[in-house]
Amino acid sequence: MLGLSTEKYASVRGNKRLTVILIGIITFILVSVLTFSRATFGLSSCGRTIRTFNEAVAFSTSSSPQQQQHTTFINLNGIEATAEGKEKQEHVLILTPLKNASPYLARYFELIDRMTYPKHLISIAFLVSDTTDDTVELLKEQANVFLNRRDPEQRYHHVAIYEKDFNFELPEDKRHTFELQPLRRSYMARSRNYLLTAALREEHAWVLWLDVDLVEYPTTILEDLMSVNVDVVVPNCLRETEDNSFWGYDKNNWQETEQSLAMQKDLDPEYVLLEGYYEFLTNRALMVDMPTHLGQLNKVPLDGVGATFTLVKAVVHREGANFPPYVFQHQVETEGFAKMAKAMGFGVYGLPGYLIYHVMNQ
Ligand SMILES: Nc1nc2c(ncn2[C@@H]2O[C@H](COP(=O)(O)OP(=O)(O)OP(=O)(O)O)[C@@H](O)[C@H]2O)c(=O)[nH]1
Ligand SMILES: [Mg+2]
Repeated sequence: MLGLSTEKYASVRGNKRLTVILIGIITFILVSVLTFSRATFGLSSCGRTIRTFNEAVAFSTSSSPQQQQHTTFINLNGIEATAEGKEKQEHVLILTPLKNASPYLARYFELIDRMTYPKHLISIAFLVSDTTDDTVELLKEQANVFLNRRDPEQRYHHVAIYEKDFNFELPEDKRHTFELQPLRRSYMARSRNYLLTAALREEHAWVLWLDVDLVEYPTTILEDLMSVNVDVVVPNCLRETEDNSFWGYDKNNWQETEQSLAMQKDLDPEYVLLEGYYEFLTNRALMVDMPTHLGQLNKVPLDGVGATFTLVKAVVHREGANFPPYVFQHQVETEGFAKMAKAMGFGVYGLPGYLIYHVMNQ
């Protein structure tokens, strides 16, 4: 009996072991099939396709909360904007705000591309606002050309397109109405600040504010303006004319005078002064009225600037001078920027003899 029952027990124990092993094998196969089928058919949480066991392990570690993050260390002491920008390989960031700008883009890109400054040192960034035409599509097409040319020497460093609507609508025939200028310019200021904060990177030594509707400027303009070696510099922006007659365009480049400062003493601090309007005369000295024969690079100090073509050492923006959308010393936007830069101790200059041209419009 004893011998028989021992045999029975032994065979029962043997069967149990076999069953446990079988269950183990089946479970392993099921789990493996489930795991790999989820991954292979792209059902993993991030939609990635995992093909090998090693990838599966890597995937599980990469999404672990203990993932190693690396600190970014950038020494900002090394960024310099000098008179020898080209030789010292200094990067330039071109910034252009845009609104329904497609008619101007072909000429805008042609002029940029003609410049002799090395393309690999140029980044371009756009802020497109409240736009209904095909500006964004045209920008994408041109960016693709500028970034992917066969010759690496001809490729630009970076192109970025930002879109931000302010839902600011102004009928085309009211764009230059005197009373609406502070509001229009305040929205322009917001656009410029958005663009600046989105696009400025650590490599940029210079920022060039460039309006889309210029029709002519010299190919060496970046090297020329850099050679003046000041914090903010603007050329003299005229209006394109059919008979090549001299017709000043950008009246936002100006100097305060004794009379203009005296008049401001009694002015409501919230009052925004504007140039080029008969409604309120400011008595400032406009750069478009200054002598142009004293040499292309002859510089004059300015207190207000426009931004059709304004070259700024990036340090000026980095340290905090931007485009006030509120009233700062009676100015907003670009002229407010000049006032702010001066209040911070930066130098702001214009070149009356260095001529560039804005499209003729109403
Ligand atoms: N993001 C943005 N850009 C704008 C807006 N209005 C104009 N722009 C762009 O800002 C730049 C300067 O605007 P312009 O309309 O040329 O201003 P302006 O030179 O004072 O006026 P015009 O004499 O009509 O040329 C151009 O590149 C425009 O495309 C706006 O509301 N938002
Ligand atoms: Mg314009």
